[in-house]
Amino acid sequence: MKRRCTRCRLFAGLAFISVLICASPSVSGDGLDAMAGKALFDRLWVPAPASTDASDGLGPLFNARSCATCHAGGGGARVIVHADGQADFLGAVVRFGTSTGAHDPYYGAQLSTQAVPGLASEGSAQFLPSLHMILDGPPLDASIKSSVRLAPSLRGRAAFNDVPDAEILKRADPSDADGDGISGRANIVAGRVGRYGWKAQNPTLDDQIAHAFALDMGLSSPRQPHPHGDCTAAQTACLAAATGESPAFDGREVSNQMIDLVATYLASLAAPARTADAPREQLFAAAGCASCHMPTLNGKNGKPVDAFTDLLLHDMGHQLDDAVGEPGVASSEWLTPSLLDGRGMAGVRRYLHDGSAATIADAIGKHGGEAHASRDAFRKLAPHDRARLLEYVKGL
Ligand code: HEC
Ligand code: HEC
Ligand SMILES: [Ca+2]
Ligand SMILES: [Ca+2]
Repeated sequence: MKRRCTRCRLFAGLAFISVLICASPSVSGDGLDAMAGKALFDRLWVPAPASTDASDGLGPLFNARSCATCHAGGGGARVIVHADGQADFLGAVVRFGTSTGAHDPYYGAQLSTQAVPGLASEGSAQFLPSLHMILDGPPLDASIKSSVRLAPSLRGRAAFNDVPDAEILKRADPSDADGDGISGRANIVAGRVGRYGWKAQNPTLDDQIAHAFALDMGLSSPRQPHPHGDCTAAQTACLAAATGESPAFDGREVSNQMIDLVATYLASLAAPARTADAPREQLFAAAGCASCHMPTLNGKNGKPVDAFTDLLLHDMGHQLDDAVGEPGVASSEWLTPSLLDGRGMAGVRRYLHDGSAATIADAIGKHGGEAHASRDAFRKLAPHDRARLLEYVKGL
């Protein structure tokens, strides 16, 4: 009962949602929390100060007003083509960095394409056919390169939080001791195995959610205590803008409880249902795909979870090396993305971290480095087997 009251307080000021959440006798426990989490995920945040303390603090610089803008329905980045032929790439962002992960001294970690009223954004970006940026400020530092990153689908991803570090580490083979050409390395962040983000930067789901609130929306939380989000010291007008921090939310713009509710919502986005298909699964394994895109991992209490990733970093060769690294992660290294996607999402899907592949076959074609033997095995398949393999991946 006590939890329910705090939950209601969270939504004070958002009449519709508070009625919905606080007066649903038929839903209880995790179900209620997931509903509250979804409301937070879909919520359009507003700049501070606003009459609703519970949803202000957006920005000053940001990329979107809600999680759902980039992850519609809990899915990933999509290209939406409008009637006039203009295309929007929802869920794509531009990261700035050096090969060792230092950020731009002016623009920070990410091109912030929106700003609160009265403040200029950092510029705009067009992603297709290739990245074209217009910066509303000084040029990038000479050491800085740009890396396009797509929002992954969030379906089935929450379960990765409970995969024990040891389960991931037992497959790591950093020096390729077994000689199969695949090494696989864990990114250790603050003593834990990183598993969220294209560079495995975030070890837990809560860290990833707090990071998204901070970097993509300019919202602080106890894990990311920066109310000005991605403003740098050089962006003085940004640093002078109002923040929405409040004692009611752990002294931040987003409280730990709100992060937990969003995590509960993400846990409710189950992996798409899968029917066993032994011949296609064998094809997937025979082409070497399953060496990295491991179909299942042992999750909480050893319970198998659908994965299609090993949660390890792999060197993918020069075609996928965009010269932007993270501390401890080379620019050519990427975390194996889960292939679980969920069909039937609106818009057009693109593939790879930067969306440079229009089809699954294009994405496989760009697999180099540790994945080159698997790419070649795919190319050597008889045409009908190749088609069956592609269908299998598309159906995940
Ligand atoms: C501006 C677009 C954008 C917004 C808004 C956004 N995301 Fe994301 N999300 C991304 C991108 C891009 C990535 C990949 C980031 C990376 O690898 O560095 C990502 C990654 C993630 C991941 C990790 C998925 C994985 O399998 O590694 C989670 C979880 C996530 N976002 C949740 C959220 C939540 C919750 C919110 C709202 C608080 C949110 N995102 C808001 C674009 C966005
Ligand atoms: C050595 C490990 C490895 C092997 C083997 C491998 N992959 Fe990948 N795969 C990756 C990594 C890492 C990425 C992300 C690369 C990037 O985005 O730059 C990726 C990306 C993908 C993507 C795009 C996913 C997305 O969300 O955009 C698809 C589809 C894919 N792989 C399918 C396959 C198939 C099918 C095979 C077998 C023919 C295969 N992969 C073999 C590691 C591997
Ligand atoms: Ca920025
Ligand atoms: Ca803020």
